[in-house]
Amino acid sequence: MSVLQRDPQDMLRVLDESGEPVGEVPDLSDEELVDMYREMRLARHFDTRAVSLQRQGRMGTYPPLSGQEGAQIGSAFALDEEDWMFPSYREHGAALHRGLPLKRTLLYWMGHEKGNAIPDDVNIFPVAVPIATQIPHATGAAWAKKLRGEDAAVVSYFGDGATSEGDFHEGLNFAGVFDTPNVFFCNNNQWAISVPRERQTASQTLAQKATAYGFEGVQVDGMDPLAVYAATRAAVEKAKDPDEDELRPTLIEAVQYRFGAHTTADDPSVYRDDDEVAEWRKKDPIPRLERFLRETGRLDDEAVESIESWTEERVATAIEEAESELRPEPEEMFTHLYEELPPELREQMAEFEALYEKHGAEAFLRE
Ligand SMILES: Cc1ncc(C[n+]2csc(CCOP(=O)(O)OP(=O)(O)O)c2C)c(N)n1
Ligand SMILES: [Mg+2]
Repeated sequence: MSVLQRDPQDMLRVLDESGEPVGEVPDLSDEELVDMYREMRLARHFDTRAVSLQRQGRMGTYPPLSGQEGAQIGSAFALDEEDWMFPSYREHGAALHRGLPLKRTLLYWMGHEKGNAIPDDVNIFPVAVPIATQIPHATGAAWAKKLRGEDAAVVSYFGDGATSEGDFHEGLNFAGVFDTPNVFFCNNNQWAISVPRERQTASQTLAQKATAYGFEGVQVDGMDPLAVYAATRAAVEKAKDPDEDELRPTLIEAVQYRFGAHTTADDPSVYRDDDEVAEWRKKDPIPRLERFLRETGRLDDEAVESIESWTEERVATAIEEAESELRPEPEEMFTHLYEELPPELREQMAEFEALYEKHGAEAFLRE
Protein backbone atom coordinates (compact mmCIF):
# COMPACT_ATOMS: atom_id res chain seq x y z
CA MET A 1 0.00 0.00 0.00
CA SER A 2 1.27 3.48 -0.84
CA VAL A 3 2.53 5.61 2.05
CA LEU A 4 -0.01 8.19 0.90
CA GLN A 5 -2.94 5.95 1.75
CA ARG A 6 -3.20 6.89 5.40
CA ASP A 7 -5.32 9.04 7.65
CA PRO A 8 -4.16 12.66 7.24
CA GLN A 9 -3.83 12.79 11.04
CA ASP A 10 -1.49 9.80 11.17
CA MET A 11 1.93 11.39 10.71
CA LEU A 12 4.39 9.49 8.53
CA ARG A 13 7.74 8.83 10.24
CA VAL A 14 10.82 6.85 9.30
CA LEU A 15 13.42 8.00 11.86
CA ASP A 16 12.62 8.97 15.43
CA GLU A 17 14.31 11.91 17.14
CA SER A 18 17.35 9.84 18.00
CA GLY A 19 17.76 8.58 14.43
CA GLU A 20 16.33 5.10 15.14
CA PRO A 21 14.22 3.73 12.28
CA VAL A 22 10.54 3.50 13.26
CA GLY A 23 9.26 3.01 9.71
CA GLU A 24 10.37 1.64 6.38
CA VAL A 25 13.68 3.18 5.25
CA PRO A 26 13.27 4.27 1.61
CA ASP A 27 15.19 2.52 -1.09
CA LEU A 28 18.15 4.90 -1.51
CA SER A 29 21.76 3.88 -2.07
CA ASP A 30 24.41 4.49 0.61
CA GLU A 31 25.83 7.22 -1.57
CA GLU A 32 22.46 8.94 -1.97
CA LEU A 33 21.86 8.84 1.78
CA VAL A 34 25.24 10.42 2.48
CA ASP A 35 24.62 13.01 -0.25
CA MET A 36 21.34 13.90 1.41
CA TYR A 37 23.22 14.52 4.65
CA ARG A 38 25.95 16.47 2.83
CA GLU A 39 23.40 18.78 1.20
CA MET A 40 21.60 19.35 4.48
CA ARG A 41 24.91 20.37 6.05
CA LEU A 42 25.59 22.64 3.08
CA ALA A 43 22.17 24.28 3.40
CA ARG A 44 22.71 24.82 7.16
CA HIS A 45 26.14 26.32 6.68
CA PHE A 46 24.94 28.53 3.83
CA ASP A 47 22.15 29.74 6.08
CA THR A 48 24.46 30.63 8.95
CA ARG A 49 26.80 32.55 6.65
CA ALA A 50 23.92 34.33 4.89
CA VAL A 51 22.46 35.60 8.17
CA SER A 52 25.88 36.84 9.18
CA LEU A 53 26.40 38.60 5.80
CA GLN A 54 23.13 40.42 6.33
CA ARG A 55 24.17 41.44 9.84
CA GLN A 56 27.40 42.84 8.40
CA GLY A 57 25.46 44.91 5.86
CA ARG A 58 26.63 42.76 2.93
CA MET A 59 23.13 41.56 2.04
CA GLY A 60 19.74 43.32 1.99
CA THR A 61 17.49 40.93 3.83
CA TYR A 62 17.36 37.17 4.11
CA PRO A 63 14.82 34.49 5.16
CA PRO A 64 16.61 31.77 7.18
CA LEU A 65 15.86 28.08 6.68
CA SER A 66 17.60 26.42 9.65
CA GLY A 67 15.44 23.60 10.99
CA GLN A 68 13.81 23.07 7.60
CA GLU A 69 16.67 21.27 5.81
CA GLY A 70 15.05 17.84 6.19
CA ALA A 71 11.87 18.98 4.44
CA GLN A 72 13.71 20.83 1.70
CA ILE A 73 16.44 18.36 0.81
CA GLY A 74 14.31 15.27 1.49
CA SER A 75 11.60 16.47 -0.89
CA ALA A 76 13.94 17.79 -3.59
CA PHE A 77 15.69 14.41 -3.66
CA ALA A 78 12.39 12.82 -4.65
CA LEU A 79 12.08 14.76 -7.92
CA ASP A 80 13.15 13.43 -11.30
CA GLU A 81 15.16 15.44 -13.79
CA GLU A 82 12.09 16.49 -15.81
CA ASP A 83 10.03 17.66 -12.84
CA TRP A 84 9.52 21.30 -11.90
CA MET A 85 9.78 23.21 -8.65
CA PHE A 86 7.79 26.34 -7.73
CA PRO A 87 9.43 27.77 -4.60
CA SER A 88 8.45 30.29 -1.96
CA TYR A 89 11.20 32.61 -0.70
CA ARG A 90 12.74 30.15 1.78
CA GLU A 91 13.62 27.19 -0.47
CA HIS A 92 17.35 27.84 -0.84
CA GLY A 93 18.17 24.26 0.14
CA ALA A 94 15.66 22.63 -2.21
CA ALA A 95 16.77 24.93 -5.04
CA LEU A 96 20.39 24.08 -4.38
CA HIS A 97 19.63 20.39 -4.83
CA ARG A 98 17.93 21.16 -8.14
CA GLY A 99 21.12 22.83 -9.38
CA LEU A 100 20.54 26.52 -8.69
CA PRO A 101 24.01 27.90 -7.90
CA LEU A 102 24.38 29.33 -4.37
CA LYS A 103 25.76 32.46 -5.97
CA ARG A 104 22.33 33.14 -7.57
CA THR A 105 20.57 32.82 -4.24
CA LEU A 106 23.04 35.24 -2.67
CA LEU A 107 22.67 37.71 -5.54
CA TYR A 108 18.88 37.57 -5.25
CA TRP A 109 18.97 38.55 -1.57
CA MET A 110 21.63 41.16 -2.30
CA GLY A 111 19.02 42.82 -4.50
CA HIS A 112 20.63 41.87 -7.79
CA GLU A 113 18.42 41.05 -10.77
CA LYS A 114 20.90 38.39 -11.85
CA GLY A 115 19.72 36.38 -8.86
CA ASN A 116 16.42 35.97 -10.64
CA ALA A 117 17.91 34.60 -13.84
CA ILE A 118 17.45 30.87 -13.52
CA PRO A 119 19.82 28.86 -15.76
CA ASP A 120 17.97 27.24 -18.70
CA ASP A 121 18.68 23.70 -17.59
CA VAL A 122 17.35 24.22 -14.05
CA ASN A 123 13.64 23.48 -13.73
CA ILE A 124 12.79 26.03 -11.08
CA PHE A 125 10.46 28.99 -11.21
CA PRO A 126 11.68 32.29 -9.72
CA VAL A 127 11.08 32.94 -6.02
CA ALA A 128 7.51 33.99 -5.13
CA VAL A 129 7.38 36.52 -2.33
CA PRO A 130 3.61 37.23 -2.46
CA ILE A 131 2.17 34.45 -0.31
CA ALA A 132 0.55 31.52 -2.15
CA THR A 133 0.69 33.06 -5.64
CA GLN A 134 2.96 30.25 -6.79
CA ILE A 135 0.26 27.66 -6.05
CA PRO A 136 -2.10 28.47 -8.96
CA HIS A 137 0.96 29.03 -11.17
CA ALA A 138 2.07 25.49 -10.35
CA THR A 139 -1.39 24.12 -11.05
CA GLY A 140 -1.40 25.87 -14.42
CA ALA A 141 2.05 24.55 -15.27
CA ALA A 142 1.03 21.02 -14.31
CA TRP A 143 -2.13 21.29 -16.40
CA ALA A 144 0.02 22.41 -19.36
CA LYS A 145 2.28 19.40 -18.86
CA LYS A 146 -0.72 17.12 -18.91
CA LEU A 147 -2.28 18.74 -22.00
CA ARG A 148 1.00 18.47 -23.88
CA GLY A 149 1.42 14.85 -22.86
CA GLU A 150 4.71 15.63 -21.10
CA ASP A 151 5.50 13.31 -18.25
CA ALA A 152 6.48 15.66 -15.43
CA ALA A 153 5.36 16.43 -11.90
CA VAL A 154 5.20 19.98 -10.55
CA VAL A 155 6.03 20.52 -6.90
CA SER A 156 5.06 23.79 -5.25
CA TYR A 157 6.31 24.84 -1.83
CA PHE A 158 4.43 27.16 0.52
CA GLY A 159 3.98 27.75 4.24
CA ASP A 160 1.25 27.11 6.79
CA GLY A 161 0.21 30.76 6.45
CA ALA A 162 -0.34 30.31 2.72
CA THR A 163 -3.15 27.84 3.39
CA SER A 164 -5.33 30.78 4.49
CA GLU A 165 -5.06 32.45 1.10
CA GLY A 166 -7.64 32.16 -1.68
CA ASP A 167 -4.88 31.13 -4.07
CA PHE A 168 -4.32 27.97 -2.03
CA HIS A 169 -7.96 26.97 -2.36
CA GLU A 170 -8.16 27.88 -6.04
CA GLY A 171 -4.95 26.09 -6.93
CA LEU A 172 -5.85 22.87 -5.12
CA ASN A 173 -9.48 22.88 -6.18
CA PHE A 174 -8.55 23.28 -9.84
CA ALA A 175 -5.89 20.58 -9.52
CA GLY A 176 -8.47 18.11 -8.19
CA VAL A 177 -11.06 18.90 -10.86
CA PHE A 178 -8.57 18.82 -13.75
CA ASP A 179 -6.53 16.00 -12.22
CA THR A 180 -3.19 17.73 -12.73
CA PRO A 181 0.24 16.23 -11.84
CA ASN A 182 0.84 18.45 -8.78
CA VAL A 183 2.53 17.88 -5.48
CA PHE A 184 1.52 20.61 -3.04
CA PHE A 185 4.22 20.72 -0.40
CA CYS A 186 3.26 22.69 2.70
CA ASN A 187 6.12 23.62 5.01
CA ASN A 188 4.17 23.89 8.24
CA ASN A 189 6.87 25.54 10.32
CA GLN A 190 4.32 26.53 13.02
CA TRP A 191 4.51 30.26 12.38
CA ALA A 192 3.54 32.77 9.71
CA ILE A 193 5.80 35.56 10.95
CA SER A 194 4.17 36.11 14.39
CA VAL A 195 0.89 34.27 13.70
CA PRO A 196 0.84 30.74 15.14
CA ARG A 197 -0.46 27.73 13.25
CA GLU A 198 -3.61 27.56 15.45
CA ARG A 199 -4.68 30.97 14.13
CA GLN A 200 -4.58 29.82 10.50
CA THR A 201 -7.29 27.20 10.71
CA ALA A 202 -9.53 25.32 13.11
CA SER A 203 -8.79 22.10 11.18
CA GLN A 204 -6.82 19.57 13.15
CA THR A 205 -4.27 19.21 10.37
CA LEU A 206 -3.47 21.05 7.16
CA ALA A 207 -3.14 17.72 5.34
CA GLN A 208 -6.82 16.93 5.81
CA LYS A 209 -7.77 19.90 3.64
CA ALA A 210 -6.94 17.72 0.63
CA THR A 211 -9.96 15.54 1.44
CA ALA A 212 -12.26 18.41 0.50
CA TYR A 213 -10.54 18.73 -2.89
CA GLY A 214 -10.95 15.03 -3.53
CA PHE A 215 -7.34 13.88 -3.39
CA GLU A 216 -4.86 12.51 -0.87
CA GLY A 217 -3.38 14.59 1.92
CA VAL A 218 -0.59 13.25 4.06
CA GLN A 219 1.05 14.62 7.17
CA VAL A 220 4.72 13.84 7.45
CA ASP A 221 7.39 14.56 10.06
CA GLY A 222 9.10 17.39 8.24
CA MET A 223 12.24 17.10 10.37
CA ASP A 224 12.71 13.53 9.24
CA PRO A 225 14.31 13.72 5.77
CA LEU A 226 13.64 10.06 5.02
CA ALA A 227 9.92 10.31 5.78
CA VAL A 228 9.75 13.45 3.66
CA TYR A 229 11.53 11.67 0.83
CA ALA A 230 9.19 8.66 1.04
CA ALA A 231 6.03 10.79 0.94
CA THR A 232 7.26 13.09 -1.83
CA ARG A 233 8.56 10.21 -3.94
CA ALA A 234 5.20 8.43 -3.72
CA ALA A 235 3.41 11.68 -4.62
CA VAL A 236 5.71 12.37 -7.59
CA GLU A 237 5.22 8.84 -8.91
CA LYS A 238 1.46 9.05 -8.52
CA ALA A 239 1.38 12.46 -10.24
CA LYS A 240 2.97 10.95 -13.35
CA ASP A 241 1.55 7.46 -13.25
CA PRO A 242 -1.60 7.15 -11.14
CA ASP A 243 -3.55 3.94 -10.64
CA GLU A 244 -6.96 3.88 -12.28
CA ASP A 245 -8.84 4.90 -9.16
CA GLU A 246 -6.35 7.59 -8.08
CA LEU A 247 -6.24 11.33 -8.66
CA ARG A 248 -2.82 12.71 -9.53
CA PRO A 249 -2.46 15.58 -7.01
CA THR A 250 -1.29 15.23 -3.40
CA LEU A 251 -1.05 17.67 -0.51
CA ILE A 252 1.88 17.00 1.81
CA GLU A 253 1.98 18.76 5.15
CA ALA A 254 5.55 18.61 6.47
CA VAL A 255 5.45 19.39 10.18
CA GLN A 256 8.59 21.26 11.18
CA TYR A 257 9.98 24.39 12.79
CA ARG A 258 12.08 27.34 11.78
CA PHE A 259 14.77 27.79 14.39
CA GLY A 260 15.59 31.35 13.40
CA ALA A 261 13.71 34.53 12.63
CA HIS A 262 11.11 34.79 9.86
CA THR A 263 13.53 37.06 8.03
CA THR A 264 16.49 39.11 9.20
CA ALA A 265 13.94 41.94 9.66
CA ASP A 266 12.05 39.97 12.34
CA ASP A 267 12.65 39.42 16.06
CA PRO A 268 10.95 36.16 17.08
CA SER A 269 11.68 36.67 20.80
CA VAL A 270 8.71 39.07 20.97
CA TYR A 271 6.15 36.40 20.02
CA ARG A 272 7.52 32.95 20.96
CA ASP A 273 9.20 31.39 23.99
CA ASP A 274 12.75 30.12 24.03
CA ASP A 275 11.40 26.88 25.58
CA GLU A 276 9.40 26.20 22.45
CA VAL A 277 12.48 26.67 20.28
CA ALA A 278 14.51 24.41 22.58
CA GLU A 279 11.88 21.64 22.34
CA TRP A 280 11.98 21.72 18.54
CA ARG A 281 15.78 21.86 18.45
CA LYS A 282 15.74 18.35 19.89
CA LYS A 283 14.14 17.25 16.62
CA ASP A 284 16.88 18.82 14.47
CA PRO A 285 16.96 16.89 11.17
CA ILE A 286 20.75 17.01 10.78
CA PRO A 287 21.97 15.15 13.91
CA ARG A 288 19.03 12.80 13.44
CA LEU A 289 20.14 11.69 9.98
CA GLU A 290 23.77 11.76 11.07
CA ARG A 291 23.09 9.33 13.93
CA PHE A 292 21.24 6.99 11.60
CA LEU A 293 24.11 7.05 9.07
CA ARG A 294 26.76 6.50 11.75
CA GLU A 295 24.79 3.70 13.43
CA THR A 296 24.40 1.90 10.12
CA GLY A 297 28.08 2.27 9.22
CA ARG A 298 27.57 4.74 6.37
CA LEU A 299 29.39 7.67 7.96
CA ASP A 300 32.37 8.17 10.28
CA ASP A 301 34.34 11.06 11.80
CA GLU A 302 36.60 11.32 8.82
CA ALA A 303 33.71 11.59 6.34
CA VAL A 304 31.96 14.18 8.52
CA GLU A 305 35.12 16.28 8.67
CA SER A 306 35.60 16.19 4.94
CA ILE A 307 31.93 17.16 4.44
CA GLU A 308 32.46 20.09 6.79
CA SER A 309 35.44 21.44 4.92
CA TRP A 310 33.67 20.86 1.59
CA THR A 311 30.64 22.92 2.75
CA GLU A 312 32.83 25.72 4.07
CA GLU A 313 34.73 25.93 0.83
CA ARG A 314 31.66 25.87 -1.39
CA VAL A 315 29.89 28.60 0.55
CA ALA A 316 33.02 30.78 0.77
CA THR A 317 33.50 30.50 -3.01
CA ALA A 318 29.84 31.38 -3.68
CA ILE A 319 30.12 34.47 -1.45
CA GLU A 320 33.28 35.56 -3.21
CA GLU A 321 31.64 35.14 -6.61
CA ALA A 322 28.49 37.00 -5.59
CA GLU A 323 30.42 39.87 -4.05
CA SER A 324 32.62 40.23 -7.10
CA GLU A 325 29.59 41.15 -9.26
CA LEU A 326 29.24 44.86 -9.89
CA ARG A 327 26.53 46.45 -7.76
CA PRO A 328 23.38 47.11 -9.78
CA GLU A 329 22.62 50.71 -10.70
CA PRO A 330 19.60 51.96 -8.73
CA GLU A 331 17.54 52.66 -11.87
CA GLU A 332 17.76 48.95 -12.71
CA MET A 333 14.85 48.42 -10.37
CA PHE A 334 12.67 49.78 -13.18
CA THR A 335 14.19 47.87 -16.05
CA HIS A 336 13.39 44.20 -15.59
CA LEU A 337 9.68 43.93 -14.87
CA TYR A 338 8.18 44.91 -18.21
CA GLU A 339 9.25 44.77 -21.82
CA GLU A 340 7.82 48.29 -22.05
CA LEU A 341 7.42 50.38 -18.92
CA PRO A 342 3.82 51.42 -18.13
CA PRO A 343 3.28 55.22 -17.88
CA GLU A 344 3.23 55.48 -14.07
CA LEU A 345 6.55 53.66 -13.77
CA ARG A 346 8.01 55.82 -16.53
CA GLU A 347 7.05 58.84 -14.45
CA GLN A 348 8.62 57.38 -11.32
CA MET A 349 11.79 56.59 -13.22
CA ALA A 350 12.03 60.14 -14.55
CA GLU A 351 11.50 61.48 -11.04
CA PHE A 352 14.19 59.16 -9.75
CA GLU A 353 16.64 60.23 -12.45
CA ALA A 354 16.07 63.88 -11.58
CA LEU A 355 16.78 63.18 -7.90
CA TYR A 356 19.85 61.15 -8.81
CA GLU A 357 21.19 64.01 -10.90
CA LYS A 358 20.54 66.53 -8.14
CA HIS A 359 21.94 64.57 -5.17
CA GLY A 360 24.51 62.33 -6.82
CA ALA A 361 25.24 58.63 -6.53
CA GLU A 362 26.46 58.83 -2.90
CA ALA A 363 22.93 59.63 -1.73
CA PHE A 364 21.66 56.35 -3.16
CA LEU A 365 24.51 53.89 -2.89
CA ARG A 366 25.82 52.91 0.50
CA GLU A 367 29.24 51.39 0.70
C1 LIG B 1 -0.11 38.18 -0.30
C2 LIG B 1 0.84 38.49 0.81
N1 LIG B 1 0.37 38.91 2.01
C3 LIG B 1 1.22 39.19 3.01
C4 LIG B 1 2.57 39.09 2.83
C5 LIG B 1 3.55 39.40 3.98
N2 LIG B 1 4.13 38.15 4.47
C6 LIG B 1 5.37 37.78 4.11
S1 LIG B 1 5.79 36.29 4.75
C7 LIG B 1 4.31 36.14 5.54
C8 LIG B 1 4.01 34.93 6.40
C9 LIG B 1 3.95 33.66 5.61
O1 LIG B 1 3.92 32.56 6.48
P1 LIG B 1 3.93 31.10 5.95
O2 LIG B 1 3.02 30.97 4.77
O3 LIG B 1 3.65 30.21 7.10
O4 LIG B 1 5.41 30.89 5.40
P2 LIG B 1 6.79 30.91 6.21
O5 LIG B 1 7.36 32.29 6.06
O6 LIG B 1 6.52 30.55 7.62
O7 LIG B 1 7.67 29.92 5.52
C10 LIG B 1 3.51 37.24 5.30
C11 LIG B 1 2.17 37.43 5.85
C12 LIG B 1 3.04 38.66 1.56
N3 LIG B 1 4.33 38.50 1.32
N4 LIG B 1 2.16 38.37 0.58
MG1 LIG C 1 5.04 29.25 8.33
